[in-house]
Amino acid sequence: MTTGYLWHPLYGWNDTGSGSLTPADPAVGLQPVGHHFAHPDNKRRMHELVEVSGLLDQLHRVPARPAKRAEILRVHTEEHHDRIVAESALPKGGDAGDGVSPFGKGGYEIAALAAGGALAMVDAVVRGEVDNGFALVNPCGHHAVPETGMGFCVFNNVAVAVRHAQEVLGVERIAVVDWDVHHGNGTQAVFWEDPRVLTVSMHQDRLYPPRGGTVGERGGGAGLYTNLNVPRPPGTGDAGYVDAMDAVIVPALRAFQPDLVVVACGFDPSYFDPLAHTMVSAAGFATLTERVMEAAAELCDGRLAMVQEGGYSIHYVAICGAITIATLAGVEPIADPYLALLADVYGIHALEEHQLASRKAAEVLVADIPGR
Ligand code: 3YP
Ligand code: ZN
Repeated sequence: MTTGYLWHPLYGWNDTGSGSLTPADPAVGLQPVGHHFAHPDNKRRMHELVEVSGLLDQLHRVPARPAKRAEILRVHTEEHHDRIVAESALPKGGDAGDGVSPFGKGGYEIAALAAGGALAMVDAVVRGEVDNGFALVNPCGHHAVPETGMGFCVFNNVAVAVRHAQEVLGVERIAVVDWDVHHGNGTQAVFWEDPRVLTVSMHQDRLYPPRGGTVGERGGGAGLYTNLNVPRPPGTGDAGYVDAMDAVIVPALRAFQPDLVVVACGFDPSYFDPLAHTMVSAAGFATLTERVMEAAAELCDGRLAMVQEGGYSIHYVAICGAITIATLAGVEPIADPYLALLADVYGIHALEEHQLASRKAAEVLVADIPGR
């Protein structure tokens, strides 16, 4: 098996400033902390672990390239694209659109490289240059809607990659499985009326954006029933995430019959994440990866591209990522150094009644998903 892997040093240069979430401001008591939540070290450390652990030697390096203006405009408005270009040229950079998503001078080039990285990995998988692959891109993309960035996302990397697969590579049916702990509202919006793209988002219920991502959002127009949200209560853990994968997401993929599966892979469902409360361990991510690989093998010759989204634990993102990528490549992963610490923690390993109830609310919707 050949597994593609993509990283570029410029992803580690995305300057998110010295505030923790909003800019440091003495007037409101926001001290500079040196690290914004989305500081790129979370991802840079993951790349370093992939390299130092020797995993990199077992992967096929796919080069990143910037997405072109026209490729970004398949998803985004000219106004949004050109505003990012303009702010990127300012001496201190700008913001993706909501005031909590800063980027430094040259941030456009990095964001375009993130969209292009996702595109390059999907391209390599579809052309058969690799069997599957992981694009460790930064900044993330799944909150970005056509007219603006938000939630640390500038351009919707996965959406740009999916549009490329449709329009350049002729891929007919594409499923996006988003297991970032936040709702993939941007990806949902881009493909809302597209019957050829199934968007599935599993996330902590009403975390961010706080009022969306409910089971009632199911797509519209010709795309009715090709959007599926699987909101999970806080503290869902490995058992609850894997249960929903088996009972809802894999059946949804079987119903839709995609030619390609793209995973929007956040590691912010992790036990140690400072922005969420979902308690998934590295072993949980490995199991989720296995399940999606099995579904892709059954449905579309294993064609699976994983694209990095969020993940904010400086302690755990690298470990979860290295274990996920090893699983994708079918090689022995590194041991999770936190395994013993998490072994008996309540909430991670056993399914709870209230988690089952929320899963069933999504499960009944799978029957409506249209197939070929
Ligand atoms: C954006 C502002 C507060 C929460 C944050 C979420 C970013 C993210 O990881 N999205 O997937
Ligand atoms: Zn997230």
